[in-house]
Amino acid sequence: MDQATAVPAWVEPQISPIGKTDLVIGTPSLNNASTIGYVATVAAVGAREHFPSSGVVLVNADGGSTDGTQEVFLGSEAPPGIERIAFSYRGIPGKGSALKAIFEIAAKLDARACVVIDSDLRSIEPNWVQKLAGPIFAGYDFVSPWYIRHKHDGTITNNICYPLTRALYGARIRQPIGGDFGVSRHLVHTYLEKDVWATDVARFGVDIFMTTTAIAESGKIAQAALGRKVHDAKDPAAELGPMFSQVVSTLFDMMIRHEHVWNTPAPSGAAEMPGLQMADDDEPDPVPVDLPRLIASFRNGVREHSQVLALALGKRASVIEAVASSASDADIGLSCEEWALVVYDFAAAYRRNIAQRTSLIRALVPLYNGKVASFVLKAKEMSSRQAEELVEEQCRAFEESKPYLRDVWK
Ligand SMILES: Nc1nc2c(ncn2[C@@H]2O[C@H](COP(=O)(O)OP(=O)(O)OP(=O)(O)O)[C@@H](O)[C@H]2O)c(=O)[nH]1
Ligand SMILES: [Mg+2]
Repeated sequence: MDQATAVPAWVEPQISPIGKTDLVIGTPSLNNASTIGYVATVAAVGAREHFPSSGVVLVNADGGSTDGTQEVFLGSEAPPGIERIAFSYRGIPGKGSALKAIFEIAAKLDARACVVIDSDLRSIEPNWVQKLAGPIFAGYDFVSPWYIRHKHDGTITNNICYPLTRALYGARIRQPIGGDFGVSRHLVHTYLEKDVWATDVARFGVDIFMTTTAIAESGKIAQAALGRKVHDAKDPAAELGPMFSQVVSTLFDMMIRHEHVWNTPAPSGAAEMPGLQMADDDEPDPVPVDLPRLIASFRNGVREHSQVLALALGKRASVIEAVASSASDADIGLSCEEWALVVYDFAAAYRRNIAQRTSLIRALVPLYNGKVASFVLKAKEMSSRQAEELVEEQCRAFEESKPYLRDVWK
């Protein structure tokens, strides 16, 4: 293997004797010793139960954990006949490099399907393997997860990835950065051939890269109803800044790359996905959110980044400044319409101002925090199911403002 590969050379002697396989199940990890054993066992049991005569290889691509994650993975219980490989990937540290390593192994083993499952998952069940791999064996190229999540979990998904993907490409993929998915052999090769692995795709940009590429270059996409996603969820106020930057810069890079797909009179995109609905009694465990911290980030960030805001928003910067300096915290934040226009202005500015891209993404973080604050306030008395209506409202705002995007993009 050459220098550019994410799989270290010492792993090769474990791969070549296997020859070919049907299914590779990969788990990226970074200090997940407390959960990865369960994920590996359930995935192996599910693979045996649902695909008893298929060759299955489990791969753990680790980011250099110091808590014994790889050892737990290799020592986890599994039915006989399932190969396991664990190693620290090479390359830029990040989840995307881990996935690249998993894809490289799937390609080497000529696997018909590759399933990836996050190693911090507590709610995985054996049938997830069937739900993610089954449609691939039946001819789909990409299976995207659909889960029930608490209203404060998945704020990057709800406020930007889902609405923007839906408005741009017409694809109602509810969890475009879900983390658990299935990919065909064909799409694995497509991913590996792209010249993106030195960008934020090597980090948390990888999920939106995979989904957008699947939409733009295949369209044979299914959604798998997996039930609850219970994982080590993060407080959106405290921990999501770097992830937001990596995801959104990739989202904008993908808009530039796929302009020919979305900036047409009638974007073809993927077909509408079958509607999946939460039930009223499906309320997941709460994910805490530090609302005062979100509001403070919004207020301070708008002041701190005033020059970049003027660059991106032009005259509309004063509207945002007025909202951010309002006296009361009770209804502070950005409405769905304001947020959609902000994202479109920033996307267009990101395209035009190559030298300013890092500053633009940095300045967008406090505005995003303002949007999340507004979401949290509006959803205060709502169940997670009811809060879905707010996500729907956000999607409609992105769809209705799409002519504005075409305008500012010129
Ligand atoms: N190998 C590797 N894996 C990583 C790295 N960062 C995250 N991961 C793994 O990628 C998976 C998803 O990361 P999480 O931090 O759980 O992110 P998430 O669940 O998508 O995001 P939230 O919804 O914001 O919690 C987990 O299995 C992590 O262990 C990394 O730098 N290297
Ligand atoms: Mg997680």
